[in-house]
Amino acid sequence: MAVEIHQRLSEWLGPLGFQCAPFKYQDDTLAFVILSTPQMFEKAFKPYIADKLLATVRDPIDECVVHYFTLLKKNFSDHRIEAIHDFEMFPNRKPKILAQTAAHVAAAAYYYQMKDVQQNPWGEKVRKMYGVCIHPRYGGWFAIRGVLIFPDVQDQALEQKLPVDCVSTNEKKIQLLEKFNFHWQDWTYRDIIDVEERYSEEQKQYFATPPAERFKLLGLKGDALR
Ligand code: B12
Repeated sequence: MAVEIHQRLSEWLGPLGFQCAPFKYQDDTLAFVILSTPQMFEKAFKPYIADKLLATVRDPIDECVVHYFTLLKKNFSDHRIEAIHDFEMFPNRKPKILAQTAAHVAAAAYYYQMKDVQQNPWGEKVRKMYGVCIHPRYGGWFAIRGVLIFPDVQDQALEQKLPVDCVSTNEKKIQLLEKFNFHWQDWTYRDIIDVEERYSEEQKQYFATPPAERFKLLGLKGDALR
């Protein structure tokens, strides 16, 4: 069952620049983590935004993913699907999903955390370094957009795979966490390994623009609404 749904989902999401990978949610409940690859901007976001005259939304990318998840659910109406997005929070501001843990468990991208580094080189002065996922093909040039849960599908046979430990040396892992925590704006953590594809110049410019000005960049009048 998981194999068949995985294939159908991939066929639907792939042409839009998304990737999916299965994992078990609770007990044997089938779920998928959904990643956006560098192609999502061209293949899903730009066509989506081209239809919009006014942005009524907080974040156009988030709204775009909501749009495609809604379409996907209609297309898979033979199943009940619960979607949880990366940006959804509980009232206490804790995230509804641990997107990076999901990506790791589904073997879509390795989640590098402080505990992956031998002999904490930062000592007492650094209490918590945020962890970061690295994709074997796209390095840091991707995002985790959410999970899709299939509550009516139980699959005992689904086996957990290990993600590729592509940042293989301790030294590189230290570098990665330092770049992600202290220099994330310069994008270099994304290139910690050789990658197949990066964000286009246009996409980089979009993400480098402060959110309030992105509407203007897209030719939208969203800021007039807020
Ligand atoms: C809140 C948040 C922030 C906050 C706080 C960061 C943080 N990590 O807490 C702030 C605003 C600072 C932030 C900043 C950024 N963020 Co942010 N953020 C999030 C968000 C919404 C939730 C993260 C969170 O609170 N996690 C809760 C903590 C407690 O989880 P945790 O540390 O992983 O701990 C758990 C694991 O350790 C697990 N666990 C325990 N043992 C083990 C063992 C194994 C093997 C595994 C797998 C797990 C595991 O249990 C713990 C919980 O009990 C996520 C999206 C999401 N829904 O997950 C994005 C996310 C982490 N952010 C992301 C990014 C890219 C950024 C920024 C670069 C900005 C940007 N958007 O471009 C910056 C960079 C960080 C920095 N230097 O400041 C990406 C990371 C992508 C990646 N490749 O990993 C995410 C996943 C969003 C996305 N859509 O892709 N972020």
